[in-house]
Amino acid sequence: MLDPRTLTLVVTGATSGIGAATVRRFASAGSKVVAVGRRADRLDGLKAEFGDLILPLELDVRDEKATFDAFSSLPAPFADYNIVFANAGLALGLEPAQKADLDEWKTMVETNITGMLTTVRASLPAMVERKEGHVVFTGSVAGDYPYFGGNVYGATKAFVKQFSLNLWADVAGTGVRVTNIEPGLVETEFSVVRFAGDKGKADQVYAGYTPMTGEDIAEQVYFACTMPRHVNINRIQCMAGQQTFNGLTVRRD
Ligand code: NDP
Ligand code: 8X3
Repeated sequence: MLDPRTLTLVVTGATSGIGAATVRRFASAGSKVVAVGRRADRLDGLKAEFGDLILPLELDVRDEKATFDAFSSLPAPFADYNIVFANAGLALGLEPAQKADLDEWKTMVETNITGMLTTVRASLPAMVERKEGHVVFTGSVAGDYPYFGGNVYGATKAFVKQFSLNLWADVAGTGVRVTNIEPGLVETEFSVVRFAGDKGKADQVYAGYTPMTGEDIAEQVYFACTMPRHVNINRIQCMAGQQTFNGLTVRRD
């Protein structure tokens, strides 16, 4: 297994949920982490917890110029990052397509697809040049299976899945690895965001069973990233122990 103290990560979506847990998992093991998100106070909290191991970076991944500028101006020792966790993302709404808000669809595409692609394109050449790197994505079971109201959110995660496989086709042999983590239900701020701040509605998503936690997913990222360099974990799909596939549905008259 790789020594975590040799790892330097850039984690997008570091201010909460899966991203924040991943920052803590790696920093606790001695890795250096560039923690990216829009909420500066959360990033400052991580810096206060782990000190010099953390570089807080306030950034909206939908801002192409700011993202490229950020990667090209990282200070030492963070400039030699060897893992990029493209995790920032969101779902908005759970309405059927005929009622969904087009602006919410666009925001999901701009964040989960375009922001993710910008992050990869801004960071990948330097890792290929250094012959050492790892791009990890947060996909979703929503990219593997359809569900009611998952329309554009699930489609963005299907894009992430196929892009991750195609990226691996491109970079295999360069020293850069590619992994897509595809979780099911994880209790984070995800549903609060999806339901526009309605905490009661969000809590219902996780009621009556034990959902996964950000820490559960962070452990999988850690596993994939600390594998010896001759191993590439292509995909990890995981679900809460009480979650399963939707059966095929018939809408009867
Ligand atoms: P959270 O809402 O807790 O975290 C989302 C993170 O993404 C936040 O740190 C947020 O930071 C960041 N983010 C959102 N938009 C932007 C943006 N434009 N620029 C920069 N950062 C942004 O949810 P999760 O931790 O659950 O979500 C993380 C990823 O996991 C997402 O891609 C999500 O789709 C995926 N996922 C979640 C599952 C779940 O059940 N929770 C299951 C499968 C996948 P800030 O607002 O500060 O910018
Ligand atoms: C998040 C998991 O099932 O809520 O990607 O869409 S789910």
